[in-house]
Amino acid sequence: ASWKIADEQQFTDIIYEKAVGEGIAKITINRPERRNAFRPLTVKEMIRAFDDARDDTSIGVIILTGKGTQAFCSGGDQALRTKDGYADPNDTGRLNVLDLQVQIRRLPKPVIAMVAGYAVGGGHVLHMVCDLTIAADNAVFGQTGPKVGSFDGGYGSSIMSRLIGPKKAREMWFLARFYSASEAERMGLVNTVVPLDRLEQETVQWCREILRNSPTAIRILKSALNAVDDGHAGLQELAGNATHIFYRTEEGNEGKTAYMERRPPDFSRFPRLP
Ligand code: 2NE
Repeated sequence: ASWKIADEQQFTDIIYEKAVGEGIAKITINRPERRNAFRPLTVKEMIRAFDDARDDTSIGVIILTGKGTQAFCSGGDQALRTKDGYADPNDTGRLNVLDLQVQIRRLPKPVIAMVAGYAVGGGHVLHMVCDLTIAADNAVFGQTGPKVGSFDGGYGSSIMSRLIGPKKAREMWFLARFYSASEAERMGLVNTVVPLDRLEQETVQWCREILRNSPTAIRILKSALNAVDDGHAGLQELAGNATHIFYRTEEGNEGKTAYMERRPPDFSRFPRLP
């Protein structure tokens, strides 16, 4: 793919690119000297880039990755950890990565984590909330929370349990061990493992295969696959897709037109399908 920087917003902590003529956006956490740990600003920038990719109707798939080959993301920047979360200088601490997790989960386009090196702590949770994970053979996965006095009892626990099963999820959280890419593949944590030098090529290939398929089918399937686990919010997302489609039908339009024309709606011509 031929990438073009989409940096009208002048990001500092991420690189935001789009593949020319391909329908793929790529968001790269750009703090390699910290193993791509995120600070609140990093997360704010990711949220803005994901928003842009969502709104851009030419984009069908989004890749999330980390700069360099040593880390996808090492979680929250511990140097900026405060009593109330993580704080940029002169700012109130927060856990805004939780907002980002929800955003990825509800975004109606597939998000693919492209993982080289460490995906640990909050960085591990980020790859788990993505729809697919393509790992390089040097990838390392794990939770560190219990070692550094933290935990993610939200998606970080519930999705993990769904992905690898309740026993393995307890092992991963309670022992806080690291797992190799091939172990992660066996556990069902990742979709495939490829040699490091083929990581992007393989990820782009997966994107292209998705992009050949119906965008509406993909959109609804994503919300359907999340619906049960996401409860009311999951149902809202799935049902929102139904409304979205209904608005494009004659039947849906008759209601609006009648209202605008100050007349009673006439739904009699629409069949009551079995
Ligand atoms: C990632 C890992 C295993 C890499 O080890 P290694 O040996 O390859 O690198 P090294 O030397 O540890 O790290 C390189 C530099 O990056 C910094 C290090 O301090 C070091 O800095 P210098 O000594 O060169 O100055 N660095 C790496 N990760 C960092 C981090 N997360 N925050 C700040 N600086 C970091 C190894 O570095 C590691 O274990 N990192 C810590 C992983 C971790 O515990 N993350 C936080 C989990 S909690 C969390 O993310 C969270 C949550 O639980 C709930 C809500 C939100 C977030």
